[in-house]
Amino acid sequence: MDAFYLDPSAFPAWQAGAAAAAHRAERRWSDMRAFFAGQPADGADPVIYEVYTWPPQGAGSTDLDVSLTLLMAGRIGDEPFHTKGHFHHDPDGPEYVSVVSGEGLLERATRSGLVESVALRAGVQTLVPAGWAHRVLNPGPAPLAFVSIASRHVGHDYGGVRVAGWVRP
Ligand code: PAN
Ligand code: ZN
Repeated sequence: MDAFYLDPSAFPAWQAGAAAAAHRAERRWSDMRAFFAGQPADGADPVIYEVYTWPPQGAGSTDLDVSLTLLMAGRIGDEPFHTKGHFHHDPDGPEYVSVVSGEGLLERATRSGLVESVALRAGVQTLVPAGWAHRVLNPGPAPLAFVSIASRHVGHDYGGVRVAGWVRP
């Protein structure tokens, strides 16, 4: 992977430049209805977050995923925009998180339903321990950008987060 610089003050330029080389995915409300209790008041379908992943999928046999999530500011009803949240299929696969810009909350949960929160702001480095589900919420007024690093093989289990009430049954 080439070196890249994330300039938190210049996201539009950054998105157009460095991010163009990454694999980009976006999540709109319609992609994750079951993860919100309500729906947008005006029938809109906002982009909730974007995920840029390096190296581009298929670029090699690496087992490392480096991704940057750009979680927009906004609410559905009184629920702040958040990621879906997931367990890793591999119970031995932890994840490193580094906050680039903005403020928010990392929630992590065990399969027995214990939920903990970590306050996020630019510069915070934290870990999701192996075996814990994780999601990020942005109750603030600005986009929240964070880098996460995990082994690619760990896989994402989105259904399991029912134990924490993050997705409707
Ligand atoms: C992150 C997440 C990313 C989007 O890269 O995949 O923030 O969140 P969801 O996958 O829950 O929609 C990560 O945790 N990777 O393992
Ligand atoms: Zn993860």
